[in-house]
Amino acid sequence: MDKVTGRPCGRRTNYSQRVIFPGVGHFGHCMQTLSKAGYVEPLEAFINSGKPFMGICVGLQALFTASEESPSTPGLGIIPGTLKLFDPSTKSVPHIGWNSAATREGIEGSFYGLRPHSKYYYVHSYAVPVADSIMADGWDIATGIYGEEEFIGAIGKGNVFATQFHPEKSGVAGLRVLKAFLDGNRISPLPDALSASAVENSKQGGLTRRIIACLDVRTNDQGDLVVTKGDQYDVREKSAEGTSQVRNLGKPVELAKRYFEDGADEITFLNITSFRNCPLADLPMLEILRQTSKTVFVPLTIGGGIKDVVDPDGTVHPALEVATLYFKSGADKVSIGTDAVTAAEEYYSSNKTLSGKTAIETISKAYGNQAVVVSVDPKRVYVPSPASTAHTTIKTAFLGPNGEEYCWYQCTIKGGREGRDMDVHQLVRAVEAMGAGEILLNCIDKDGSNSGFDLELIDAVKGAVGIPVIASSGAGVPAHFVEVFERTEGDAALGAGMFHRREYTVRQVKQYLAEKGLLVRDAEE
Ligand code: 1PR
Repeated sequence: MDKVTGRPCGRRTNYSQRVIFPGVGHFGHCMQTLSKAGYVEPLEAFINSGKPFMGICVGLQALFTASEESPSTPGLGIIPGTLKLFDPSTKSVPHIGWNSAATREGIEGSFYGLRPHSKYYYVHSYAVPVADSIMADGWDIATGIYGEEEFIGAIGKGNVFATQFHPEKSGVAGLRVLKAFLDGNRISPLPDALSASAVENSKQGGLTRRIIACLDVRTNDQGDLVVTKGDQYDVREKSAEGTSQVRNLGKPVELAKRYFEDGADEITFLNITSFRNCPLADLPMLEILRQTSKTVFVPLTIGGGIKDVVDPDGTVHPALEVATLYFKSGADKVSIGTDAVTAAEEYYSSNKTLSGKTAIETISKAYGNQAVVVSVDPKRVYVPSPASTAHTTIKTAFLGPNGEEYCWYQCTIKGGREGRDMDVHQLVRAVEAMGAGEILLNCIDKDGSNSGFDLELIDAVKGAVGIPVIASSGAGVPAHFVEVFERTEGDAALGAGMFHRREYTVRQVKQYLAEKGLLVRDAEE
């Protein structure tokens, strides 16, 4: 595409000095869209012109011959090889988080700014396995390791360079890669001195433990948009006089910047009162995303009100349109709460038929399932025995008020205000079938308690789905994060109150994880 006009290059190819070709979503959808819009030939012409070309994520994938994701749709075929689905029987798929791009033999120095100890943000289900044939064809590669699979994280030859990870979302390490490409710096010297932890990191490949900072946002009683935090979802602070005010813990954009600088691997914003109808013209989080994107270079998730919305004049805007606005304003993922429960109810009442019309389905079809998180707000319901409910129960080590040994997790909507006749197992299985790419697993009982995550709940949900699960609610000290990673299969862990109240920083949590031998990403400066 011509960077100046935004039109296919065609005969204007010569005017573009460099092309960056980013992509998200489905391989087949991407190739078909390129083909229909007449971009394939100009892209090929540009690459053949010898000018610098960089592909990102699906922009890398499109350079290959084919992908298992869409076997009947050919890629551009610039690089020989086929993308394969990560093996979901051994790990969560999609592969989401920070991993290496370590250069393979034959490259002396830093390849397009890549450093052996740095971590980069990946989000994809299909990858190119490392193959000698690719290197034999003259391609230099840098790789990551996910579980037992080694895959191509970055690749280059001549004027072509491409990354499977998102450099624009990979903090300082990613910005360095973009700069190297823009400066035409194919190989540069590595810094002489690397810190001890950087050297340690460079020896360990693989996905790092992902720490997410979450900002619950709403308007306070003075009309300002503030970060708040509840205790079991109650965000009002009671005063001695009997009045109650929305707890104000800071400004969303400022706090997000602080957490980014502190090493948070992702930032999540939840607009916690948007279960009320929110006309399209009045989406307060759009500006927050735009401002945050200027200073924060890690993935941003936005939740709250991702559903069909109705304007005061009766115009209905489908959830996909709402999500698109958020993506265009800087969000990488949207998180769906209430609407996911309603959709799951419809899914079961129609005998597990997919309508194709739900927010989850339409957004994941357009943007890929990695862009759709489902936020679950469950609550424990204690029962004396599994036989006393039709819902899936767990045997719990934490007995109920009457000594009950079993409980099930009831799904709620509207920020926990309304319980539904659906358990968490039913919900997560339904949303996975609809195309959700990740579960944000809150827990109303634990929220704001500082008493640690509900490990039983995390185990139960991990056992029910193959997509990544983010543990949320209850973090109070760094050891709680270690517990999640050592005692459950949780893929990421989220904290809110302890960071907002400055009891611990994200950096301290990561340092503690590293001391316990867990691989984390260093925040590079
Ligand atoms: O239903 O699609 O509009 O989305 C609304 C979103 O807002 C949902 O993701 C829902 O979880 C969230 N939400 C609604 N009400 C509240 C509330 O607190 N009153 N917050 C709320 C959910 C839970 C976590 C929190 C963790 C960690 N907050 O995000 O950050 O529990 O807290 P902690 O570490 O301090 O314990 P829709």
